[in-house]
Amino acid sequence: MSINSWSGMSECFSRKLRHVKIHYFEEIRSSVLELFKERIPLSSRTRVREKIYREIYTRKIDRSYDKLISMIRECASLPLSHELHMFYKELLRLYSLEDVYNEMILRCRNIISITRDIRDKYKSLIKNSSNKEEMKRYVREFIGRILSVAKRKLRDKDVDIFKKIIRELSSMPCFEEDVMKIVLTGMPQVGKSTFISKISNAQPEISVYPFTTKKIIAGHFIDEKKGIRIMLLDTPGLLDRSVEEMNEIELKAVAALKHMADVAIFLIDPRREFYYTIDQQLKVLDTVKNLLGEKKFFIAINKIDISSEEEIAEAEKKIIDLGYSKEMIYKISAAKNIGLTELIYNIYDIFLKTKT
Ligand SMILES: Nc1nc2c(ncn2[C@@H]2O[C@H](COP(=O)(O)OP(=O)(O)O)[C@@H](O)[C@H]2O)c(=O)[nH]1
Ligand SMILES: [Mg+2]
Repeated sequence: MSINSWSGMSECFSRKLRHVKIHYFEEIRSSVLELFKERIPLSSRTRVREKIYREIYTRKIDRSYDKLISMIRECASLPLSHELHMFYKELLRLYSLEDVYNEMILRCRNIISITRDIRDKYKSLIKNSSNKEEMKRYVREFIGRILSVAKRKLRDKDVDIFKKIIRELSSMPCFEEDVMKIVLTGMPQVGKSTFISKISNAQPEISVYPFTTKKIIAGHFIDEKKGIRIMLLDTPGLLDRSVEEMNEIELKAVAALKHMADVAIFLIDPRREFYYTIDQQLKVLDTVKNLLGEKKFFIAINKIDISSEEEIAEAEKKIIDLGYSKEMIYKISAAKNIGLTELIYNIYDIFLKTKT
């Protein structure tokens, strides 16, 4: 995998990451030493002992070096944070892991260049040596030196964090460049996952327990006749607190709103018996609005199948009182699939109009 193969942003960064293997130093050490012990089959037919030894030890150096590099090449070929799409970069920033991420990649690259120099130096020492014992000593010294470089640069606790970062980023959906992306947001339990499961191919977990959705889950709404393909993103629920106070799970939703969304739908549960009040939900709406900046968003009063007329009217009034227009508000039931496709088509039309 070369560095260049990452740069095409149309290719899915997170999917590619799933195949990236990061190794601990101990794994590298034992692989290199194991290979080092192996017998080297001779290719030349010379009978000059000195030449034979020189070939054996030179090849041992090359093989050990290649082995070590093969185990850090993937890490070294990862793009640095400034080459990433804003969505992934924002996640690293929100988790305060941008420096750790870059640092590890630079260290892997550094190991490659330092050990390459060491390899060249020891190959030339062997080339100029005519003594078997001396050559043998050089090879051992070489192995010791390249492993000590790797050991210094790949500390277990850094590798641990780096593995976690890679795992986290690889669990994110692909950023699809030319597809309209609608992010579903709102407090926990308002019906975001139900919504997406009804009208897309995504199957997020739905439950009566809050915080069921811990990841961003993508699904597609496809209308082949009209040639419409929309990406819907289910996100973890947000609580009414500032971004600074949010946990890692909520921050995924923040990154999606800031850098994935073309448009967002904010879901509200209008029932008085609901765990969160309308006022709390509208506070979260305010945070969401700030995160979206100039982007369009819509408000969907959900669960109309189990809410009373008064509850719906009361929620609507409170929303309008805050200055939101009536046109932004939709009344839906995710569970009963009422008003969902209409909402999506309306958003699509409005979005197209603003684009042209
Ligand atoms: N009756 C009814 N229940 C709903 C509706 N939408 C969601 N629910 C229920 O509300 C609960 C939370 O839904 P979920 O989709 O997991 O909410 P999320 O946390 O926002 O993703 C689940 O028990 C759903 O079955 C709806 O329109 N009507
Ligand atoms: Mg959910």
